[in-house]
Amino acid sequence: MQSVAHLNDHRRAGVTDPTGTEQWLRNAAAGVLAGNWLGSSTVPSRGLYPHQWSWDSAFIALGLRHLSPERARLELRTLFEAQWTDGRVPHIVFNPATPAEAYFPGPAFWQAGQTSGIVQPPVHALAVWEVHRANPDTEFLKAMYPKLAAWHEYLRSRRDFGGRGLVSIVHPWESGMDNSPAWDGPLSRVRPIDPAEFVRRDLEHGDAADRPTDDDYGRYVRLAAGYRDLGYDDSRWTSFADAFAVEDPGFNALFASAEHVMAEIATELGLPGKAAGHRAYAARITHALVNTLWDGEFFFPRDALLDELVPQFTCTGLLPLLLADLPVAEKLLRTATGPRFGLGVALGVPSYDLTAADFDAAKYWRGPSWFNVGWLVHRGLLAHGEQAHARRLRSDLLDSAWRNDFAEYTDPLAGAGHGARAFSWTAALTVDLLSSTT
Ligand code: 2M8
Repeated sequence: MQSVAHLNDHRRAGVTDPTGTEQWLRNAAAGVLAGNWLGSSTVPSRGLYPHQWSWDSAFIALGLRHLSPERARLELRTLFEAQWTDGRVPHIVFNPATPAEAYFPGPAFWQAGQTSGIVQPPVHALAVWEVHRANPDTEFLKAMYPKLAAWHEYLRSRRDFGGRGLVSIVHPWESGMDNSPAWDGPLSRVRPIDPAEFVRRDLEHGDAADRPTDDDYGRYVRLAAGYRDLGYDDSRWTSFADAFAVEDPGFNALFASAEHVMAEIATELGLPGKAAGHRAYAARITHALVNTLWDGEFFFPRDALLDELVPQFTCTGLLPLLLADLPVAEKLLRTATGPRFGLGVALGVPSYDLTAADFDAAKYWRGPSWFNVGWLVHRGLLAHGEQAHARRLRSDLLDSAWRNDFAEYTDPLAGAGHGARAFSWTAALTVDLLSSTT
């Protein structure tokens, strides 16, 4: 595997030719993905996350399509082989060859065979479609379409606890933005399990100051164990004493965007009736997002159990920018470019309000910039014709990948890397950005 240290040597040697530099970066990113490849899927990181993660795999496939469409298809097929009969796509597919003590909570905790029982944001339709567009394979598209449809149907039919046409997440891990300050309020009603009752494996790989606290973990474990003990039965969830149910704007924006993509897939497969249905679903989610989560300035999560908004400015509220037909895009862009997210000034897209008293530039989802969020916002900027901002963000992201050895997350003010290095989605989305121009 090519080390990114080579890139830094290259940089120190003063090589400025942009084409050559980008080729180096692409090779290094390909090296990271090769190093994290297990044979039929990719781990997010060899040490910290030694299994297959759901939304990571979608982002990874988006990069792999430029390197090896065959591997991109296999990545997605492997994930969907673990799809449950109720349609859910589990957030982790465990690698049986990985020692049990390598990650907590592992298969013994979840008691769901080789998977976890919760989900992650639905970025998969986008990945399937983009992989197909890069290297058309109608058999692949035909095989994936019903699986994607069942996944979306699970979300639509089992997770609309609020009855507003929006999906609720039942665990902060489902958002993909684990310890975001937006979950603090709803999580405060969940009684933490004593940290003496479980062993955190993440701290063996990361700096504790950059990771969630023991108190956070105690609550995560309580929620996951509670959901497991209900047999992962969503219809019983809201009666659980420690329940967590939140309508997350990012998750729902990705869902609406995925339904637009499903319309494209259905059209390609010659299913115009289905395509119209997907477009109607997308419109319904977008309408519900604006009607219930938009407060005039920003999209906030809604605590579905208390029926109230959680007024924290976190990056999840920027993801509705992905929707080209978003009626409030101009105002949302104003917030994005304002002091809270500093788009165009900060490095990447901060995960939390730069002006908040508890903003933390190094701590996981409580301030740092994440590459996948930057990539999604970049796409959103392009959807709204914001070429200059998109160009600047793209160049920030690539520079950060280069400087920080494809770090898991980075300081949006100083630019320093944090968390794991040689992180798969950072590498994959680097390849994607390098393959596209704004
Ligand atoms: C992080 O989440 C996992 C739990 O799912 C963890 O902290 O152990 C998040 O950043 C999530 O978005 C990501 O999918 C996962 C693997 O990269 O790590």
